[in-house]
Amino acid sequence: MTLDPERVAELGPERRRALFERDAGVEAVRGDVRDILSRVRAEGDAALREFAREFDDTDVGNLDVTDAAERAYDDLDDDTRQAIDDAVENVREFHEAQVPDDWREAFDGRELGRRFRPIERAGVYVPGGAAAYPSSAIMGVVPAKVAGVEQVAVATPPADEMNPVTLAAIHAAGADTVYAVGGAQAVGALAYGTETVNSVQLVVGPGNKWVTAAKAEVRGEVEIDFLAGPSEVLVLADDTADPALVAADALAQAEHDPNASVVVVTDDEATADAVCGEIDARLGERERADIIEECLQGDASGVFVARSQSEAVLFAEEYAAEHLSIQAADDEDILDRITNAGSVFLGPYTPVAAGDYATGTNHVLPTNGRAKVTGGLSVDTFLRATTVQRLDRDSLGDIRDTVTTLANAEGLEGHAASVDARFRDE
Ligand code: HSO
Ligand code: ZN
Repeated sequence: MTLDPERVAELGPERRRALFERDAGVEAVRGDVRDILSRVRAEGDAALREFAREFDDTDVGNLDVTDAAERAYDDLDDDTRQAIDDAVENVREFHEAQVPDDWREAFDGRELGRRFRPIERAGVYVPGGAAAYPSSAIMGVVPAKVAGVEQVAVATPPADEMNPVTLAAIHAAGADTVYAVGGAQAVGALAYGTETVNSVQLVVGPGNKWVTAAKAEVRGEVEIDFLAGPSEVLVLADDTADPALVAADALAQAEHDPNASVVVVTDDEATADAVCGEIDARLGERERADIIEECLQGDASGVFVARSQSEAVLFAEEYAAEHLSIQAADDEDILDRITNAGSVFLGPYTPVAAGDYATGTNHVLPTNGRAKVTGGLSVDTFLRATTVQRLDRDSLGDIRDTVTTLANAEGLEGHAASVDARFRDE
């Protein structure tokens, strides 16, 4: 494979659309997913078992595999168990730091505040099959437990031999219940409940396009985090970046999925050439070279030369990356000018892969440009903020006219009367 840099200024409308309007391809499967969901709603466990035979090629015994997850953890080799424990610990610490305190403050005598309480039941989807990520179990379950969610259920695809590392990670992260259910039917089971699966109030976690389409369908009936598509990275590099490290990050990201998006943008032509050269030279060393090559040659990937750092920053803003890696001398300055990114990785010693597993930040992040409107999974995802207020006679008196005037303007004289009643002795 040979990769050639392209000039940002010369990108045609089609290329720009492929880069900046990435989509998860869910629309095409919405109809099929609706059929699956209505079967789950009508037939419950029986539908889950039949879909397991059809899609996962397995006869599920017990749909509840909570005990199997605990056994998988106990039986795991020491090194892997230790790595899972360490990752859980780092993710827990960072998420504990996010737990907001309830507060009350006086605003001109009006005592106002917010209190934060967890939802009761959350469902976390953990992919299995081709892209089985034990780390994603940690990222979904830990924030929910840290937020104080009492019942955290995980759904993960069934198999004759379920991935023991995924099961172990689900257990280590603190899931209360684990179900062997995958795909769109898992989202349906969590949303509607079946004989075995308890319904939840919120479904989170990444998945393939069927899972994502199912989340789009059940949204409204339950809450969801966001609709996640294939993983993506944008590396913003200047002439001080080490091309070998930029290339290593690009190759790492591309091994996720042929449909992943890998973008490098730099204001230095020599850096762009060197990164392309490194990618070409190192590709053959990677086990998943086929996937990487398909990804890097895809419409949503490429190495781009900007005329200035400002143009590179604008490009990054428009792309709104799930992962933004800044490998440049004035990385903090660049960060100041960035608003659209799921998670930012600063400097040469902060590879995206470190955040995928072990820095402690969450790797369930908005893709497809959704970073323009939302952040990734966090403790907040599982909390509700309730506002509180207390007034006394004086502070109610201060806003009395404001309330009664607006209430009368809305034709709601009773609202005004309820305020005036507090002053009936005047
Ligand atoms: N980069 C993926 C997370 C992941 N990487 C899991 C490796 N395993 C989405 O943030
Ligand atoms: Zn990754």
